[in-house]
Amino acid sequence: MRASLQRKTGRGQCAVAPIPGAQSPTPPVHISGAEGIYSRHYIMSVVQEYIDRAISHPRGRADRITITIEKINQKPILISSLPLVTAECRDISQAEDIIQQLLSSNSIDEKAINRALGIVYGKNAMRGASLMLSGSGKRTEPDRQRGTRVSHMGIGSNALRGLSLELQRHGINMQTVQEALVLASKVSSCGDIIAELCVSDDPDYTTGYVASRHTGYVRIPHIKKKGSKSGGRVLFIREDADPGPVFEYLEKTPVIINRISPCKGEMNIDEILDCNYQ
Ligand code: WAQ
Ligand code: MG
Repeated sequence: MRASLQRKTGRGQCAVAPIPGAQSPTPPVHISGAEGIYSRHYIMSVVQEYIDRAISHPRGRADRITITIEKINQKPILISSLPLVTAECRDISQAEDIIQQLLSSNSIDEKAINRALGIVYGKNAMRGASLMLSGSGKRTEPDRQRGTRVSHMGIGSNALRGLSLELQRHGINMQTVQEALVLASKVSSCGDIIAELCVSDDPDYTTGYVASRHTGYVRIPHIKKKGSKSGGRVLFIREDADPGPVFEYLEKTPVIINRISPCKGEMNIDEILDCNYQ
């Protein structure tokens, strides 16, 4: 699902569709997006839920919602979820420090880290994620507003039950956490991707994460100020990777989580850096 809002023009009117050859209109504002793999019996209820999400979103009420339903023909790849933990973090400046430490410990260059921070804290939220080279910080996505949209991922019903129980123990059994963990687990299952940084673009949601095979899925509270509409995702790929197959894997290859790794409560950043999963 993709929901957007046409930017209002001067007098509260909506900009109209362009006349061919005329100046291009202001691009629509991204409101919300969602994707998943579901058994066909659930399709109607998922579509209804996606529509509700698009029209009651804290970023604004969408005036265009596009829903695409596609049959999966390829057998999905089965993976485990990343282990999850929440970092002790009291404010945004500590959050930035934790991001730096986690990304550096995954061998992401300082230049790339600074560029990534510019994206996730920038004014214009992208629709998808930036795919960035981990050394030079060069962005490889052809369309910088769209980025890459990770899709074709889901979680099996037994695994979802197990995940809900694990998250419940820590009082964080929310759809936002579940969906982000599923996405991050698919992303980290791509061999050429080293790490991911995520800040929600939802003004009320101030917990983000850094994820990688090496340090797991690390939730970072207070990653942004409440009320801010900025947010984004950056996926760091190996400097010498060919981005083409990475885009293909993220956007098209079906991946399903069928095993859950342990979910921990709060830990400080030093304890988290000591847990090396690979
Ligand atoms: N593929 C790539 N990028 C995406 C996708 C996707 N499927 N969905 C969202 N993005 C990008 C896009 O630039 C958004 O602006 C940005 O990520 C944030 O998306 O454990 O809700 O859907 O408590 O707002 C983190 C949960 C929640 C942390 C993240 O992201 C936790 C969230 P949002
Ligand atoms: Mg959002």
